[in-house]
Amino acid sequence: MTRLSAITPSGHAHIGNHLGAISRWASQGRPGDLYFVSDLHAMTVSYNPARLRVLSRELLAVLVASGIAPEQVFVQSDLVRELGALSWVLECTCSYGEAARMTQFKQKSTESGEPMNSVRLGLLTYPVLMAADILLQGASEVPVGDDQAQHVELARSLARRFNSTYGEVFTVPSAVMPPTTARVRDLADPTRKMSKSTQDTIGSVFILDEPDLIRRKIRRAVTDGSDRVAYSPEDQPGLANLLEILSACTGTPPRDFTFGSYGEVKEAVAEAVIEELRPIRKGALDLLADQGELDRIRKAGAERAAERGAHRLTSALRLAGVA
Ligand code: AQP
Repeated sequence: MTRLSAITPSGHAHIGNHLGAISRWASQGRPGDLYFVSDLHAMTVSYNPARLRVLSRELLAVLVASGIAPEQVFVQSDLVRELGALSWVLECTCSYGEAARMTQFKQKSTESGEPMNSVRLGLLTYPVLMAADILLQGASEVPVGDDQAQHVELARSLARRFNSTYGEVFTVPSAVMPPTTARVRDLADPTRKMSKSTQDTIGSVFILDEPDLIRRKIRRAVTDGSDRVAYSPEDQPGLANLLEILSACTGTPPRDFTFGSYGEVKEAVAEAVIEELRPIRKGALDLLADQGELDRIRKAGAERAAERGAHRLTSALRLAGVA
């Protein structure tokens, strides 16, 4: 049973990615689970190529420094030839209507503010690429939130359709709900979730931020008008966000903290976050400084991932009549 998860280098990884996903992958994942840096997915919207290259490398270093075994990670674009070939086969298995009804496509194409004629075709076809990611690796389980469940459903349909039309090749994957963890909110605007791609970075604590910068960002976090220190997500979302971060770092339930002032809360949150991230930051920076080691990890990951999918790709192409 292989479980496949991805993280997109759309910006620097933040404490939300760490608490909500990466730390859980490292501590609760099973040896056969796979994790990849989905850099091809970052190309569906406007992006800077040089920055994407740096962010992909940085994210790979963060995953390994977080304790995920190097044998379980790879970078998606290292399989661009295999994925390109399989995506084409799957695009020819998928109808336009199926792709166009993906709610994330409708939402993202509208949010982009561009006229539909200018929206990248990749934004429409990216769920098919995601299906190729899943089917190439033979993943049986894909942990996704509600926003991605429809994409896994599409991967299931394409796998079934291909298997019944051309011959049995693909494992039919299932979406599994990841355990619920608190959504970390933007420190400057607690109505939004903390996000890699936010333009204004003052509300995001990045995993590789220096301790002093983390202190500054947390000191400037938006709290609420009242001077009451209580855990009340509805009335005091900014404070609740800080208490939830502290809770995730310390294991103490957010209602059990007894602080006298906002200043005390922020001090405690900053120190807990710095301690939580310290070993990961150090490990990632060491890896990024040692070009050779990170390159070796990346190359080995790419080879393993390509090998894992080679027989499926060959069979799919042969059954589709093109190899
Ligand atoms: N704020 C968050 N709090 C808790 N968990 C979070 N995740 C993302 N933001 C938070 C979890 O991190 C994993 C990374 O998935 P992704 O690369 O698909 O990113 P995303 O969910 O689209 O959100 P990001 O990281 O903020 O990126 P952008 O800016 O590109 O949207 C997932 O498991 C996600 O739940």
